[in-house]
Amino acid sequence: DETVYLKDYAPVPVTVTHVDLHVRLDPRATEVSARLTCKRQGPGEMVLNGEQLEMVALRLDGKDLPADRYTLTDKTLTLHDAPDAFLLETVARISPETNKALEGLYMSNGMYCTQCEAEGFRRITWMLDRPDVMATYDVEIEADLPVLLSNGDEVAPGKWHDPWPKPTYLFALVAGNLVAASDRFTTMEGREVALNVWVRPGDEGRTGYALDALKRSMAWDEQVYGRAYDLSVFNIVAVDDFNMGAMENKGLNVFNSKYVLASPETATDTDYALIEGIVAHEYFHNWTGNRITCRDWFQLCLKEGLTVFRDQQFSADMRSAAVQRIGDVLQLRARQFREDAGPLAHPVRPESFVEINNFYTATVYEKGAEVIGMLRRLVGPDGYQAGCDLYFERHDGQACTIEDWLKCFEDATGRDLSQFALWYSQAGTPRVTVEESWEDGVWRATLRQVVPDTPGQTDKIPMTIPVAWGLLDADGAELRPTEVFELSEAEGVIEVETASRPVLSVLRGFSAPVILEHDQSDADRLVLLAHDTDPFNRWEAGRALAKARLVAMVAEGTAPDAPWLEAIAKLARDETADPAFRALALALPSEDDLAQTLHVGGIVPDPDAIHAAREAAGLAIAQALASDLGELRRAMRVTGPYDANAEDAGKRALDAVLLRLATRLDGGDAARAAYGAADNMTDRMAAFTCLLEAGDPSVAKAFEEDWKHDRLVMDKWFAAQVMHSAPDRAVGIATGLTRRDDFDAANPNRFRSVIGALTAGNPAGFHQKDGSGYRFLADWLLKMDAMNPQMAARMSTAFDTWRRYDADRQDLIRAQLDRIAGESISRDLAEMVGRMRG
Ligand code: HT7
Ligand code: ZN
Repeated sequence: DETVYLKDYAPVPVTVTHVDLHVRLDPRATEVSARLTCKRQGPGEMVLNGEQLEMVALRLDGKDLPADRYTLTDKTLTLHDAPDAFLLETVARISPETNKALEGLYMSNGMYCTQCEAEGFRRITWMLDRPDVMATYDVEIEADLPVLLSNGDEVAPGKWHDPWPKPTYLFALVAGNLVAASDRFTTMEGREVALNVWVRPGDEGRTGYALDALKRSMAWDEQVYGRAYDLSVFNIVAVDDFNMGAMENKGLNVFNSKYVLASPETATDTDYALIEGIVAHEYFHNWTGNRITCRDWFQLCLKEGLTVFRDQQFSADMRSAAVQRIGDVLQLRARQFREDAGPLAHPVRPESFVEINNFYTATVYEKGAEVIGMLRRLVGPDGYQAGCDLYFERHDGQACTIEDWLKCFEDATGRDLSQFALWYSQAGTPRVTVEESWEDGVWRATLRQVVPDTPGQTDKIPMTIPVAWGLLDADGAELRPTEVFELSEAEGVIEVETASRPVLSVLRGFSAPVILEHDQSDADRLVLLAHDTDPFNRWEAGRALAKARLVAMVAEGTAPDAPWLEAIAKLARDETADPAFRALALALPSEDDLAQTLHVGGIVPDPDAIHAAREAAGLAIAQALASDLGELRRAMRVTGPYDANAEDAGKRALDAVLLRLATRLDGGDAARAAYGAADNMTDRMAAFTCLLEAGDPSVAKAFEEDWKHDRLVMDKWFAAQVMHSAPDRAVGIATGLTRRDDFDAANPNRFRSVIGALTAGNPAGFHQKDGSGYRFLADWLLKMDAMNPQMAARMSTAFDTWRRYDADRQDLIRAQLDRIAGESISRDLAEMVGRMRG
C-alpha cells in the first residue's frame, strides 16, 4: 500500500543544513553534482529520495562510498551507519529534454526550467525531498546560455547564494535566451530590490502589467501585514509549458506565460485580473509558505488557504470588494462545493494520500481560504492582526502545522478554537437550514446545521459557523445592521422584538462556506435584490430567484414569469449600480450549478434540458430588455485607450452580457459590428463568442488568420469553439481541433483549451447521451497519462459527478472509468480513478 498517513509523521533522523549544487546543463545529459552538509539529530538510517536519476558518483566525506554502506533503489538512496556530521556528495545524470511530465528539470521552447513542488526535486538529485528539511543553498549553473538564474542573490555570473533556509520544493533553476523587463522597489526596511520579469525575446512589451502588479503586491503586504521582502532581487520567469498557474520558488517565481504576458490586443480583462491575483499570490507566499513553511504535505492549506485568502483581500482592495467576493464565491461553489459533494471530497487538511499532487484542490485552496475568512470574522480584524503578527514572530524560519497556526490566535485573543478546528478535519459542505416565524411581535429564526457524510467520514460533529445577518423592513429600509451569530451547536435561535414582519438577509457576505436552505418568498427576495445593504446578498437574492425559475423550467416545463423578468430588466437599467455588479446579476447560474441543484433536490439532471432552459431564459431576458439594449450598450461605451482598471472592465463586462442578449434577437448583427470595431481582446472575444453561438460560419477562420502567430491567443480560439458550440457538435469540434498540427497535447494550456473546454465549458456537449464525450475524455486521459500523469489526473476529475446522472449515463461513465483502471496507468491517475469508482 502506497498510502501516506498524517498520523505517521516523524522527523528525519539525519537532516541537511546546506546544499551545494553544480549543474552542467545539457538537453539529454545534464550532470547535477550535489554536496550535502548532513547532521544527525536522532537514531535511524538516512533515506534520501531520488527518482529517474542515473548515478555517476557517490562519496561520503570525500571518499567513494563502499557498496555495503548504502542501498540504491529506483526511488531511494539509503545510507547505513551514517556518522553524526558529514558531507555527502553525489553526481546524477538526467535528461530534461525528454521530461514531458514537467516535474523536476525540463525544457520548454529551448529554455531550461524546474518545477519542484511537491516532490520534483528528487528528479534532479538525491535529497531529503520533504518540506521539514530546510537548508541554505549555493548553486552554480554551467551552460552556454545568456541567462542563468536560481534562488537568492547572484554572487557571480551563474552563481547564486540563497541565505534563507528553504525546503527542496522552493528550489528553482532557469536558463535560456531570455530578456527582462525591469524595475526597482525600496522596501519599508530600506532594502533596494531589483525586479525582473524574464520572457522570450519579443514578449518584453507584454510584461508591464505583471511588473506593476508585483510592485503593488509588495507595497500592500507591507501596509496590511507588515511583511517586507528579504533579498536583493525578485525574478519572475514566464514559461510556456507549465502544469499549473505559477510557482513561488524563493526569489525566482516561475509562471505559466498565460499569467504574465498581457497587452490590450492579446489579453482580456479576465486575464489582467488573473495576472494581478496570481502575481500577488506567489509574492505573498514569500512569507506565508517560504519564510514559514509546512511541516508535511498534509499541512498544505497552511500556506495555500492562507495565501489565497491574502490574494483575495488584495484583489478586493485593488478592485470592487463586492464584485471580488461574488467572483470568489462563484468559483468556490463551482469547484469546491462540487468536489465536496462527490467521491473526491476530503478535509481541508487531508489525513492520507497516495499522490500529493492530487491534493492541490479547490478544497485545500479555496475552502482553506474560507476557513481563514471565518477565523477573521470570529476573532475580529484586530484579533486577526494580532494572531498573524504572533505567527510571523513565533514561527519565522520554521516548518509548521495547522495547530501552530491556530495556537497563535488562541494565545493572541484568548479564544478557544478547538471546535473551530473541526473545519480542518471534517469534509463536506455543511447545510444550514433557516426557519423563520413572527408571532406576538417576536421574530425568530431557527438555524440548524448538518455536516454531511463524505467518503470515509460519517457522524460528524457540529462546527462553529459564523452567520452574518441583518433585517430589512418590507419597504427595504434597514431594521437591524449586520451582526454575526455563532452557530456552534446543531441548532441555534436568533430572536428580535419587532412590530412588523421583517425581511431576513442571512449569510451576508457569504460569511461561511455552507449551503443555505432558506425557504424565502419571492416577495422577500425581490426586496433584498432591490435594497439589501449587503451587496453580496443583493446579488444572492437575484441568483436564488433565477435558480428557482430555471429549476422549474427544467423540472416542470414552466416559462419565465413576468415579475422576475421585470426585476432583472430593472437591475440591468439601474444606473446607480456598478456595471460589473449588474453584469454578474444578469448572468444566469451555470449548467453545472443547476445540475447539482436538481440532483440535491432529488431530480435526475438532464444536461440537454438544462441547456435548453438556460437558452430559453436568456431569450426571455433578451426580449424583456429588447427596446433598451442599444441604449444600455451605448452607456457602456469606454472612451480613450484601453485600460485594464476595474471600472472600465466592469463596463466591458456588462456590454458583453448585453451583446449576448442582443445576439439572441438579431442573429449576430450587433456582434459582427462589435467584432469589426473591437480594439482590444476583451471586446473581440465577447463578439467572437457571440458569433460562434449564432453559428456564424466565417468568424473562426477570420480570427485564426489574425492570430495564428500567437500561442496564448490561439488557446482562446481553441477553447471558444468548443465552449460556444451547440452541444451535439461539441465533441466533433473538439476532436477536429485535436487533429490540427498546432494541437500540441504536451503543452498543458493547449490541452486544457480543448479537453478542459469540453468537460468544464460545455457540459451538455460532454454529457451527450451517446457517450462520445466520455470516450473522448478517456482516450485523452490515457494518452496524456503516458506523458504527464499530473495533468491526466487533474483532468480526470471531470468524471467526479457521474453519480448525479441517469442510469445510462452512469453506465457509460463507469465503463470508461473501468477501462482506464484496466490499463497500466500512473499512480496519480490510478488514485483518482480509484476514488471516483468508490
Ligand atoms: N504552490 C504552487 C503549487 C504548484 C504546483 C503543485 C504541484 C504541481 C505543480 C505545481 N505548480 C505550482 C502554486 C501556488 O499555489 O502558488
Ligand atoms: Zn499558492
